[in-house]
Amino acid sequence: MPYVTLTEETAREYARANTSVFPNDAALECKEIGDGNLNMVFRIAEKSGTRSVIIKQSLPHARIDDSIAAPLDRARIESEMLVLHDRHCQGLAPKIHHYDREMYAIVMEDLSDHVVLRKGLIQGNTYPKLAEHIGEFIARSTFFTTDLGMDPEEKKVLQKSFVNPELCKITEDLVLSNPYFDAANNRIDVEIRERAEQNWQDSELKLQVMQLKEKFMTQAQALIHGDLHTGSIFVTKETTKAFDPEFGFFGPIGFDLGAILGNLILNHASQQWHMRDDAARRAAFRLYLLDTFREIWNVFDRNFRALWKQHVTTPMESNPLYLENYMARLFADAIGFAGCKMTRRIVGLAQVADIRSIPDTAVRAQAQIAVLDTAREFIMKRESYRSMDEVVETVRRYEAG
Ligand code: SR1
Ligand code: MG
Repeated sequence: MPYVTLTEETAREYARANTSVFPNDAALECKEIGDGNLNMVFRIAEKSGTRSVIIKQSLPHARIDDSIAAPLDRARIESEMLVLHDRHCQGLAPKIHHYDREMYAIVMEDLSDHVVLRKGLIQGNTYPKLAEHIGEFIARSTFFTTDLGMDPEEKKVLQKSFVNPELCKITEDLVLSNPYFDAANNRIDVEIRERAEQNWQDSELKLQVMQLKEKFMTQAQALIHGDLHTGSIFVTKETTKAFDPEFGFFGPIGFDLGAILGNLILNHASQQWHMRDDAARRAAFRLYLLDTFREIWNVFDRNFRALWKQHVTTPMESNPLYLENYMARLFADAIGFAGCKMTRRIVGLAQVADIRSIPDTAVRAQAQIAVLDTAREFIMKRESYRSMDEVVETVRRYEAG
């Protein structure tokens, strides 16, 4: 079937004809449920019955802005990433049923019994397994695609399948460039204009961001998810699934860590509004977020080191000093990229509901400025922090009541 954009009508018939999930005569209903910036997402379910499936289809451009190039092939990248995630991180990513290379459509497991983490956190829910699962997911998905966890020659061949220039360009522009100058697609609330423009004049900050951008563009350290924010993670109290890896490419591991860490801090700032009526509950929830922030790093660090000790035996690489140096660099990268991810969601294109849903402009501005100040310190001090406690101390210092 040549490429055509699906509608609710055609997606329903597509699911009937192209999957073996439903009996032929099943009465099906279909709803477009995509709330992301790029794709169409359809949920097809039996009207009476429990069977259901998700179809995710690429559009030939970004859904949020059709002037932004986002080629159809991202669906192939996503489907191949999901296969690898299922292999290396069992149970921590959605299962795919089928990839249609002509329709650029992925048919996958329906996770409607889960909630998108961003939504759950805005509502003030806690997820006790999140740190354990995401720390393990990042450690395993990246380690097995580094030069330490796979054969370096095979890695170079694998890299060819995950060259993702247009989606990398979106990140290079929206995360690592545009927030630091007067770019046309920035979105800056009038109340924080002065603070946002301070960053544009801040040559020291821009130098550090430029070093992170260079790393993003040049360090093919491992196959990374590329967009692991709280909108790319489904959760229940018991389970965690990292989805939407269409930005996947061989890049710096710290970028995935920074995405989730930075988005936890965005939520932390936003609770000034969402939990405005209960200071004690807000304080407790913020402690949960900061514990999760710390624990994601700790679990990642523990798992990555264990994999290293189990698999790295070559003479140069198995030097224990190299392991320590490697982990210290990942830590600094994670904090630096977290700062970049936080800043872009305050002043750039594609902001986050945590902050955007705050209707009170004064409270929103306070939260936004706390994020920008924290982010700046993350980026500037990333190589001098000695522990996660010191990083958390920065968050607490800028925390508004
Ligand atoms: C034009 S795409 C905007 C953003 O949506 C995705 O989730 C990525 O974060 C991207 O930067
Ligand atoms: Mg996405």
